[in-house]
Amino acid sequence: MEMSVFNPSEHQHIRYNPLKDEWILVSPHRMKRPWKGQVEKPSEENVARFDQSNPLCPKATRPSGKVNPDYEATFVFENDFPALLDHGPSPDSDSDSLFKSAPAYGTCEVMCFHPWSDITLPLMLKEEVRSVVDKWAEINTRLGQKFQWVQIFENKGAVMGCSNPHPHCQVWASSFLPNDPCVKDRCQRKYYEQNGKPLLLDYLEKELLKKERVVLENDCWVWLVPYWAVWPYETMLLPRRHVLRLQDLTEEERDALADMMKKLLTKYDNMFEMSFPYSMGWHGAPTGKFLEGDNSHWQLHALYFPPLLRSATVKKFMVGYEMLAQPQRDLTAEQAAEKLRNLPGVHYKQSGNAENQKNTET
Ligand code: H2U
Repeated sequence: MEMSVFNPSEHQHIRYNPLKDEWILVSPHRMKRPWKGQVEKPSEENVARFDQSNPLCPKATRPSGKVNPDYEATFVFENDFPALLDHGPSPDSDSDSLFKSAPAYGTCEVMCFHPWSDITLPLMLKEEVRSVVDKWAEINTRLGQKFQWVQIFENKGAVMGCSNPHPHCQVWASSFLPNDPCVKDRCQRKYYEQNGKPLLLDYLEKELLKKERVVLENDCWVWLVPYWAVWPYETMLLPRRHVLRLQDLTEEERDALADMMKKLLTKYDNMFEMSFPYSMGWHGAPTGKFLEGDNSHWQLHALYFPPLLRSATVKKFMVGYEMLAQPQRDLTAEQAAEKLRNLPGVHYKQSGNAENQKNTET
């Protein structure tokens, strides 16, 4: 048998995610396999800027009978079909450890980023993205007074289950810490106790020295592909400073975040010259009763999970082995970072002709 030196971009290995205490199988040799699948681009969706039958548009009447205001920037409303209600009877406590349940209360909100349905974050003005950042911080403060966890997330694109093309995100706030934040709280606390520094700040420091997985940097933020990324082009956005929650970001950090978001989402869209689908969300120190405690082990970060792999139509499936054993990826985190770094910084819709720029006219 031929013996060769281990090369992470050629040879199979498993990588550890210290934030979630789990392993990921990396199989880069599979990138060499022939591909006979679809490669064509889907046709661009033709979305009307204002459509009174779209429940997220200004002045539209939602199926619930509520009428949206003629909003000009962001617009937040209570979800008409919430997964969590803030009232209702609780389950009886059962002493049987095999049949455990517990009370779950909460609230769900929807936030429209912009009055236009035919615009997306990378094509919005920097000031408009900044007002989204401010609104996120405001929501985290408001709902965080009552709830232990405020999950802000955006599903973008039908492939990610997004039900409406209008630019928007959701907020689910709960009386309990959901699984992922709970594991991350435990892992970051343990690391802090052992090392005296937040895990993600140590990690960032090391990534900035290695540079292999860093995609973009500005004065306040670093955008990188985590060493332990699962999705092909999964990325993480980290503040350089130790920041617990969105509301702790300074004016300068908020402006720099808006700028960074526009740049990173432009690169994502340029990957396959389409509006790149993803699920993204924020993780920061828990709220509610946790506001009283010491959360120094936490570091705020955003996560982007795009499902696409080889083209605008070929997605990575998290099925068989991933469902039954553990996540697996072919493309390495370093290869993904390099691909993202090399993508143009100007949005494909803004580098072409006037027809292509129709979404960005103000
Ligand atoms: P998604 O695109 O990620 O599905 O988010 C849209 C949310 O908006 C969804 O949770 C809510 C849906 O319940 N919604 C309303 O609350 N009222 C409406 O009239 C339409 C959609």
